Amino acid sequence: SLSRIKCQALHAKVMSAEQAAELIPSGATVGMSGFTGSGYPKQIPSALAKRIREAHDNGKAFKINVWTGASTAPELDGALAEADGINMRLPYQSDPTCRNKINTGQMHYMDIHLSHVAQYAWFGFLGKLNIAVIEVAGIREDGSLIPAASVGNNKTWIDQADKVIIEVNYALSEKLEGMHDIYYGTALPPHRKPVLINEPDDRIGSPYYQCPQEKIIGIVVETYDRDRVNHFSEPDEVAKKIASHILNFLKEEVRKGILPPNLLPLQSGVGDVSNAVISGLQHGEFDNLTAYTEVIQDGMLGLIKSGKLKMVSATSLSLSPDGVDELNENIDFYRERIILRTQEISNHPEVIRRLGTIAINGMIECDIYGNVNSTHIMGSGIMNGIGGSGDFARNSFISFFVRPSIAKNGDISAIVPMVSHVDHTEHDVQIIVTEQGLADLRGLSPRQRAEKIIENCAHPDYKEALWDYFHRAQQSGAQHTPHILSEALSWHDRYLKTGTMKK
Ligand code: 0RQ
Repeated sequence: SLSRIKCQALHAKVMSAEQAAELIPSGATVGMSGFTGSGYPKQIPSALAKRIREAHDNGKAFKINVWTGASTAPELDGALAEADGINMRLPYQSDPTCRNKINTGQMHYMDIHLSHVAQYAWFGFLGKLNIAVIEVAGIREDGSLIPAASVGNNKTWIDQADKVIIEVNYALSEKLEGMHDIYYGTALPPHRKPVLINEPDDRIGSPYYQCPQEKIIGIVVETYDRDRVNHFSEPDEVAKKIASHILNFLKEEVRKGILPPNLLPLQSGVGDVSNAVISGLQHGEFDNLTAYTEVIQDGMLGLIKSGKLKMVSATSLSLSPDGVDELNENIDFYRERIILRTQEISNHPEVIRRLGTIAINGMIECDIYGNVNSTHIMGSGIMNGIGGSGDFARNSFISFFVRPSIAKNGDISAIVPMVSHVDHTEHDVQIIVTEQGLADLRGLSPRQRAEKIIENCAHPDYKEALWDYFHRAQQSGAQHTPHILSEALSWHDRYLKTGTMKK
């Protein structure tokens, strides 16, 4: 059906996913929609993967470069990686097949701050974008496009690409229309203007993407596929403990007058711990909350419904099937309380700093001096990517990094002498939280930070070894940040050789 393509002139461009995939040549750089498993094209990437496999079977090289908003789904990253169809991928992925291809050197991956992606494209740092492939909820009479469940970099991809292919997804509620705020004030230095968001609910753009009709080379319709299933699990005991440390800390900051009684706009990363904090807020004492974040998970919907959260600004809805049903059934209610923006605005350092967000992000490990690794396993294997954690960690009012104190059944300590990879340096890290407790590092020197982190956050199985390292490092003649270089990464080395960090 063409019911969602209200612009008659565009009907002639409707085609099958296979025909659309034919329009993407080997070597092309393709900007696809998609952010945390939502709003990605669902049919064209698989059709393209099939085409790539056929080319490979005939002995022909065929790879493309894939740029997105953030992570997508098996139908996009999984299918293209499986077909060995990706040369360069940026800026964030979480797909197991993709991860494997990256870590075995079969695919390049450039992991950058999510707020940087659009501007790097505009600056010309990344090379030419040839084709945009964008999922939308519909096309209006004037040819403007109604965004889907995520915005990400779509506006930039549509502007920057020579050609645009659209996937119209009929599974999306048509009533998403009006929820989005697409900022068209982008200018390049030295002509940039302030981004005029003074409150999380300020609107500064248009609800639609603008795209010259002559740029559109194909439209694929009747995609009834839903977004990737984003599992929502009830928080476990460890996540609940971490959440309660954070909630108690926030209460105390309010009591001291450092935070207002309704806190400041919340940012929360994806995952169980973030969800546990959000659920904790539902039963807590804070009212009139707001959020300025990247991703809206089920927990946020619940918080809006309970009346505790007045509104949330983000770039993506990443919901479970139940969450999608809840949203669609009460879409008029949620549309008044949710704004989806382009990711350079949802993650804009200027706005984050002005609003003074409270950031909560996951980590893989941190060291005794407060350097945080969010991306690499044992110093070399990529997990996902830095995502927006750096945008928020450096610029927020208060920023937390969270994770359980151990991993892999206790064979790994998340608190180590020296991190095996650094994403957030000691200068950007304020508060570390594990189920053991919380270390508030604000105003502390490296040696003071080490004492707090080891005492409050380390697991009992590793505490003594960390104290031992720290004491010996201080006696070894080391200086401002005491380390024994020959030993600093020995915990990781031991894990790789013996399967445990324990001696
Ligand atoms: O691996 O599944 O093979 O066992 O790493 O760990 O504990 O499930 O953690 O899902 O909360 O993710 C940092 C990756 C945490 C995430 C990270 C192993 C562990 C497991 C995952 P297995 P968990 P989570 C907004 C903000 C960066 C982006 C970001 C992330 C796997 O939070 O990607 O913050 N953050 N974005 O076993 C070795 C350790 C380990 C370890 C865990 N110390 N050593 N392996 N693992 N700790 C969203 C966006 O930006 C889009």
